[in-house]
Amino acid sequence: MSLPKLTVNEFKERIIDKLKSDYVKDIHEACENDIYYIISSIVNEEILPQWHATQQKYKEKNCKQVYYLSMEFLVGSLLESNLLNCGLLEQSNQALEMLGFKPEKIYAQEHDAGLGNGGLGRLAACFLDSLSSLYYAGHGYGIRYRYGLFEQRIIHGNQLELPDYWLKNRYPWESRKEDEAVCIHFHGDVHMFKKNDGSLEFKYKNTDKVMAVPYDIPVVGYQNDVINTLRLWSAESVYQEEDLTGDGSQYYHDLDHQHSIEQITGFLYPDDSSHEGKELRLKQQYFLVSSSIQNIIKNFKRNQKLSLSHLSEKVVIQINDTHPSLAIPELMRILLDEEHFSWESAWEVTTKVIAYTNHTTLSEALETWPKGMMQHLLPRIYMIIDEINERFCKGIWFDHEELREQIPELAIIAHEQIHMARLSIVGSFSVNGVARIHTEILKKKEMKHFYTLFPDRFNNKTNGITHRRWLLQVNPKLSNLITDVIGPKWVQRPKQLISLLKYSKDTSFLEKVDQVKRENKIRLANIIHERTGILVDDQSIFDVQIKRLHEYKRQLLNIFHIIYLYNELKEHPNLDITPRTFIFAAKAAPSYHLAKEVIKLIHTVASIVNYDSDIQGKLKVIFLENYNVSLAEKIIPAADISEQISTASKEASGTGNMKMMMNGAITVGTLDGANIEINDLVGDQNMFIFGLTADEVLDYYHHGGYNATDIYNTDDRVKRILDQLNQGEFGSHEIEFKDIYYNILYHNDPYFVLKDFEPYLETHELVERAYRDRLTWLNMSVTNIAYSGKFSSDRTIQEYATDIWKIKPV
Ligand code: GL9
Repeated sequence: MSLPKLTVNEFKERIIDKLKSDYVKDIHEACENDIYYIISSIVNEEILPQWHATQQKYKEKNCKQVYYLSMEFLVGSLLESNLLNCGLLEQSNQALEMLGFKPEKIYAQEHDAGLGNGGLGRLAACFLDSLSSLYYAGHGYGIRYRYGLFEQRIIHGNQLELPDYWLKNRYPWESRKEDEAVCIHFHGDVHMFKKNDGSLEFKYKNTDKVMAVPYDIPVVGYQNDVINTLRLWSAESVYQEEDLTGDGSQYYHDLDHQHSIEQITGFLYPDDSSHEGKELRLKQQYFLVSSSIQNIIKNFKRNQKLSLSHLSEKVVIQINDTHPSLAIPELMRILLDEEHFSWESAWEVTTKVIAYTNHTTLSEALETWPKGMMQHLLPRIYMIIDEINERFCKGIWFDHEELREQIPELAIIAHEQIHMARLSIVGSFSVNGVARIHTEILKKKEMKHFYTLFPDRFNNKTNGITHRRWLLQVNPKLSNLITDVIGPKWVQRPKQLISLLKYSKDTSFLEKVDQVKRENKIRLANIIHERTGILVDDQSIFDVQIKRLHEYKRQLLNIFHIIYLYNELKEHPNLDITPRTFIFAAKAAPSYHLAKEVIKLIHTVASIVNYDSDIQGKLKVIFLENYNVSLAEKIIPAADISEQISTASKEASGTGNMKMMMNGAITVGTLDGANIEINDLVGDQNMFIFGLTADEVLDYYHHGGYNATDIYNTDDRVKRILDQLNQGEFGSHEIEFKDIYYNILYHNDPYFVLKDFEPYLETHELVERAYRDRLTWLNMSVTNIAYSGKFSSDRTIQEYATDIWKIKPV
């Protein structure tokens, strides 16, 4: 621990000095944005020597490196977490206060790096934090999209997408590394030669060349001097002198060309858990993979005396879903064509280096690419995939007669499509799901034949979240309270939060926990008021559902419950219920019509419920626009109830469930994803489980679904709500919400909203009763916090390190 610790006064003096030297201003002239950049540069000055030292250390020790390849890193903002991890947060906060600034205002100057869609991208960011904090040599490779996930505006209840130009102002955490740039080839012709020894040699001609330039971001470990690297690639055109000769028209052609190249890293595709076969997306994937693999091999050669056949002793590559699965044929290509390995030895190396994580079984999310598209864009890569497929299918035919019939379901190339999950399983040494139930579904259902072929490859790694950001940083009051009673060791060893159980019945502690929650709720109520103009009662139950908008996540079930409560209150205005504030935040994929209808419905219901004096303010419905990491950081500490109500079997894990649990919210949830593992720990008495199980859901699907109309016809509450939708009671014109109505009644409610409606209402009645018994509720809350240590990403990363990567802390 040699990070030089600045005192508060030194920190303050550094701010003042830097303002003078870099901005020629004194403190009274400085704006919040100036101060943001000043503090970032102070942090950078602390980081840079350690960053270099970390790299030197890895070289010296010649240790195995993990590379986490991901199309998404949902980093959020970094100033506050870097300060925290450097051990400078307290000093910064106090120095800022002394200088008359509000620290949170300064940290809020940073534009979120929204380089991800949701859970999968945020998981990657949490993993990097844990890798550094646990002294592992692990780095991220991703794409430096010029536009991150769109900014959401709501206009009259409709989602509008605006471009997120997050690089508009200088981003203080990145450094461009031009000398590490590599060249990527698309298109072109592949020429095959027979060499004297009879082996084949491949050469490419007329390819389109693109420069991949890396931008490095430091990943700061928690007060341990470890700084790993997140390397993000940016596409630039290759400047060629000869291109500039000829007439002037060439110049415009070149500009056009340059523009189309820069488009490769132009924006992040906004699809959550869905797949669109767009060529530009395939280009992005190959661009990430080729630049990263080239870089990994260059580093290996630079630092090792070993031949590349020993690659797996020093390198392991984890691919985050199938998005980077071209890493398999790309590594094969380099070994075959550039390093002149035989097919067999190249395959041996590749399948010892690559490990694959699956994040969903939703069929619409499983990536396939048209064979023709791959052939045209990446001809040599296509040839290699084709060969992998040939050999794999032959292997089944000859060695697994019992699976011959299944070959069409197993083949990597089938019906003119390339199946990337199949390629990933075949080309890697480890396949993992992200929660126990998800891995079981992979093994027993989705990938059962592959499981028969490769039983040892499959393993589970239940997701986690970094407790440093999601508790220590976002909820300092709760963190201090925890440390007051159990000491500070939980920060290094989050499982020690379990010691809180001793205090779960200690009234004076519970009252303090209650007080902290109240303060967090007041803070959120203020934010809600600032942003929406709506006053919410901070004594009400804060019932929170924040996540991407998707049918399977069932925001619709939540809003149906709200409509039901509203109808009840209209009929019985004096109904004795604890006031509730329902809080939503969610982005819908721009082309996802039904998801956008749900956003509109939430707003429409809000516009009725929030202003109806008959219900005496007992219900409030809040939709906070532009959900992102920074907004999550403000909502989560204030949640009383965490809605995790996906159709069982659909949510692979979820991670919002863990974040809210860690901040003392009680889960209302289905037995899906990691909810099940939360339930195993805290027990039924400390969470509210309802609804169909995954087996029941899968069984219904197997038999063609259930009959939604029966429920409509027999349950008056349901009938009333659906009729309200259909008859335009919640709309400015009749057509509105008919699609939701039809989807439920005529497409037979594919996500079981009506089927789970009654159990959901009953569960919420239990919630209501439980909330009234303050001490019991607080006891539940503390019990949840106590058990949440298991869901630190430190635990997850330790499991990856020991079971898959076979690496030790450096
Ligand atoms: C997801 C799953 O849907 C989540 O249940 C899971 O927690 C995360 C992380 O493993 O991965 N898979 C997936 O495609 N998304 C997930 O959130 N969606 C995106 O983030 C794009």
